[in-house]
Amino acid sequence: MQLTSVYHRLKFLFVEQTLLVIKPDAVARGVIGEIITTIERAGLKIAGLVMRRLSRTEAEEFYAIHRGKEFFAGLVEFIISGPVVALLVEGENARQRVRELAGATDPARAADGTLRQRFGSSVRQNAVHAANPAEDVEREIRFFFGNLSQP
Ligand code: RTP
Ligand code: MG
Repeated sequence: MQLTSVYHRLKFLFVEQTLLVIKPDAVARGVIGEIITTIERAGLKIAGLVMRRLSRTEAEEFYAIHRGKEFFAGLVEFIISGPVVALLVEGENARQRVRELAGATDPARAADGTLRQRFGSSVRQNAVHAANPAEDVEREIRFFFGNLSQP
């Protein structure tokens, strides 16, 4: 196996990776490109990309941490209402930086220039999901990209 190939298989050990999901509202709005551009302009790299529509079972698994909350059912309905685009993002301090780029959960309270302020329309339809470093980021990455970092 070539050294570069070994590097690509192991780099997730050295380079911080995180997950950003472009939610169905933003996909429908036609801002996939603008969101990707924003991430790249911030100096972060897109290391993987997948577009798909989640089943209800998958959505409930992805959002398992919110099971039992009053917004859970509505969140699941929304996330399966159309295709999502999952981005594997990498770079220094990627987890915190992508959360900052996403902005506060409620677009009305999100700072100027953040993705949710620019493209979100309500607390539920808030354009993007950014993996939370306080939760299980690796699990979320595996959910969309399997065990190995891509490509
Ligand atoms: P995310 O996980 O999507 O990056 O968002 P977050 O950490 O800022 O927010 P979180 O508390 O984890 O909530 C997950 C998603 O659930 C929807 N939500 N709806 N009161 C509500 O109706 C409500 N609260 C949360 C949002 O779509 C939020 O992003
Ligand atoms: Mg969250």
